This record gives sequence, C-alpha cells and structure tokens, in this order.
Amino acid sequence: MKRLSSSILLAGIALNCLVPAISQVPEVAVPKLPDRVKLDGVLDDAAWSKAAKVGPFVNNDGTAIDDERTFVRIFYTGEALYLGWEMSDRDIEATLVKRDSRFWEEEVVEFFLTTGPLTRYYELQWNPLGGVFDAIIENRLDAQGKSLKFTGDWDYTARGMRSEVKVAGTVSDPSDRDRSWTVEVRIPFADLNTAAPAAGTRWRGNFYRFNRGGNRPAQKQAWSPTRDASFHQPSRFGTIRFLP
Ligand SMILES: [Ca+2]
Ligand SMILES: [Ca+2]
Ligand SMILES: [Ca+2]
Repeated sequence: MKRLSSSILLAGIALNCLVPAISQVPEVAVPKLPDRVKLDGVLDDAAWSKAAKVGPFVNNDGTAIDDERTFVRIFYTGEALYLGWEMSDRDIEATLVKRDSRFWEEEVVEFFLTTGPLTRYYELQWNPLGGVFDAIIENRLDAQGKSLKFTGDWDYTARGMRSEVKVAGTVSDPSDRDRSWTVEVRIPFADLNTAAPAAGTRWRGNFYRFNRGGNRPAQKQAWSPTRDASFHQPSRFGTIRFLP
C-alpha cells in the first residue's frame, strides 16, 4: 500500500515538472457582446473595437516578428464565437479553394480549440481565397505532454460556421505589393458540440499562421509558440477565458 502511494506521488511530481503549466501559456479574456456584426470580412463593426485582441503573433520558435504581423480579435455571444483575423502581408499567395484542401502548403490561418481534454481538438482554417478547412484531431501525448502521433477526422464539418475574407492587394500576383488580408468568422457553439460557455469557463486553444511569399521559406507564426516543428503540440495551447 505504501509503495503504491509513493508511485502515485512520483507520477504526480513527474507530470507537474514536465507538462507546461497553464500559467506558462498566454491567456485571453473574451468579452460577451451583442451580435451586430456584418459578416463581410471588414472588421469595422462596433463589436470589433470592444473585442479581446491577441497578437502580434511570434515565430513558432518564440522569436519576435518585425513585419507581416498577425492579430486576432475575439468575442462571443449566446450562440457563437467570433474571430476577426488581421494579417499584414506584402505578397499574398494562394490557389486552393476546395474545402479541406492542404491549405497549410500555401498561406493560411489556423485555429485549434478544445472544450475538453488536450488530446482531442478542432482544427479550423481559412485562406485568402475564402477556402475553409475543418477537422477533429485526436492527438496521443506522452507523459511529458508531447505529441506522439495525431490523426484527423476530415469528415467533420462545422455546418453552421461562416467566414468572409477581404484582401487589400492581389492574390497570386507577386509583381505588386499587397497590404493585408482579413477574415471575419462566426463559429456557432453548436458546431463545437457544446452550449455557450458559462462565465469563467476556460478552454484551451491556439492561433497560427503560415505566411509565405517570394522565395522566402515558410514563416510559421503562433499566438502561443509550440517551439517545435509542429503546430500540433496542444500542451502549448493558450487559455481562452470567457468573461460574464
Ligand atoms: Ca464586418
Ligand atoms: Ca500580390
Ligand atoms: Ca504572404
């Protein structure tokens, strides 16, 4: 009995030491606002000025980004979560439009979110041409919280989700200098298989961007950098806290 207790204690200590504590990842406090957004890709609605804002993103290795910055504004209503993405970008390159394309091989922004355990989360993506990706990821983690292997359920569809993109520039014309692209997203809680979160609820999630252009290597941007080659390190997800 004594041996059993000490092994449980040791396991607890090991987990505490190695899994990143929630205090080591960023937190965003998300306000509840009336739904008066015109979903047109333009973030000039009054709600966006009252929304929470995360960013600028950093490189996924944790280093700062000087230009081509990324911000996400966030709020929620009784029915849905809203995201307003802003990407400054001198060269916007994208060709894929079909749902569930491999958008990450071009330019894309990504939202990973779990309302429960870190081993199962939604992966949602939007690209500059209005392309949408939605899947549910199952990710096996080791005792340190590091991903061993993940698989995706591509059959999942966020049926009520709506998004609109606005590009300031020209997509796939590198001869000119683009300015930015923005994405306005409405994600009904029903698509996340949950009711609206009660005030004080904390979910875990992360925001990412693949930025490309010219002959430069792909730039991996993150809100909470995973400091790994992969974005699929859910122990590094930030905390999304819902205000009253
Ligand atoms: Ca709008
Ligand atoms: Ca262009
Ligand atoms: Ca770009």
